[in-house]
Amino acid sequence: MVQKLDDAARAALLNRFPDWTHEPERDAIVRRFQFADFAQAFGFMASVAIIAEKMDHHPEWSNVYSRVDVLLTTHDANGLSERDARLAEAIEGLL
Ligand code: H2B
Repeated sequence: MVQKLDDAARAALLNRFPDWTHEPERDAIVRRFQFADFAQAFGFMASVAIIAEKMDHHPEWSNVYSRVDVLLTTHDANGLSERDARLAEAIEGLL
């Protein structure tokens, strides 16, 4: 079982990544990425997929043409964990 972030750690995460929003129903963070076109959006998804597979931590996401909606949470913790912080950091690093 993975440890859920405590309130202070959750607040620190949101503070660190201001473009991400907390979704309390899921205890998740979400962000919408808008690209110029589908090729850019899908390229981003391919890069994230490689990182996610390496981390063994995977986003919930959807894509419509040039837009990608990403939700991060840890299923094994039933909420946010340090794994989401690490994946968010890696995604931010791609931009
Ligand atoms: N991704 C996410 N977002 N949460 C998890 O709890 C999770 C995962 N668990 N990817 C991993 C895979 C687990 O199912 C495997 C067996 O390690």
